[in-house]
Amino acid sequence: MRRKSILITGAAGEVGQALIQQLAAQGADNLLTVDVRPLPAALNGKATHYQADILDKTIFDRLVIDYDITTIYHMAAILSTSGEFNPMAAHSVNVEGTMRLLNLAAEQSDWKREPVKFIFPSSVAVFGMQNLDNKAKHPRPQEWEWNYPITMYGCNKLYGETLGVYFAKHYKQLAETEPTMVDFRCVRYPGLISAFTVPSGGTSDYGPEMLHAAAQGQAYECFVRPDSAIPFMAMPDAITAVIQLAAAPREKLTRQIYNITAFSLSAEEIAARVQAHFPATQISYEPHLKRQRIVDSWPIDMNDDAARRDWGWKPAYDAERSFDEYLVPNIRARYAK
Ligand code: AKB
Repeated sequence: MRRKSILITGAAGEVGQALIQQLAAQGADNLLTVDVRPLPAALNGKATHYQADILDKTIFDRLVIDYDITTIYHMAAILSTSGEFNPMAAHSVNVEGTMRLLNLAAEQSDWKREPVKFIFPSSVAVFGMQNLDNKAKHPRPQEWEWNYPITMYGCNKLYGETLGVYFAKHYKQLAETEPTMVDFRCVRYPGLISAFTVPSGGTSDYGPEMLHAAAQGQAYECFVRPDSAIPFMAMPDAITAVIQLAAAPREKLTRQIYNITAFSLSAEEIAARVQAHFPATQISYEPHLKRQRIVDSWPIDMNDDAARRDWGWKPAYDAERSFDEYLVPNIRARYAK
């Protein structure tokens, strides 16, 4: 008998790890995970892990023999800075990988005659604000505004969203009123900050890097200007958001793609909060031209009214609470060990 399962790709990444922790804490005992890396020991026993490349089609062919996949959280991606070092590799993982997973969802939906849920994390990187004046003039773009990404990752995420809508509304359908094949649901994340993992390969990484460096008593050289401002979110909210979106009644959702955000800070505002908790920390600024351009192209904030209205999105952690109650205490404890 095929076991009903939730499939998580990119399971060893920052969001994947936190998602497994949370789903397991809520009692999920049917988690199936895939990543090119092994899962960290802390997740032992919480999921059945397959160490494999999502571009290896045979892995999914084998999985569907044993498992009835009801929901896919497709977290695997090559992020914005890494993607600029190897755009072809980013395209393969981010586009072909997503296409492969969407196709798996469509085949499974078709076979079972019921939609498979597909949860897709997109990103603030799909926006391209064009110049700093425009960024200041349009601080809170709607989902459909300023979709002019300047990174391979941003282009890939925007196309991934479009493919998701295609599979949800048009694939093998003669009319939009026909039942959905793939129940595609997408959030656009801002920069994420976790107390338990350090990001790599992203461009919003200066926020978490600054904090993790300070907690270890290290100086930090920030790769963007002090005035650079983008939206951020603490990891627990990022996880709550996708679990909440997955659970939302389909009829409440007026769209497939939702901006979500928690708070916006400039690099110097993050530095001030970090230094308030770790006063000895030295923070300097050495902007990296390419990474600065990327951050300048992202909006200061995002309009997440639709998510709030349709499925009750509301971050539990504003900037104050993120630093004081989640980030600083947990990061202190982590490095005190
Ligand atoms: C990145 O910096 O690439 C990611 C993102 C904002 O999606 N953290």
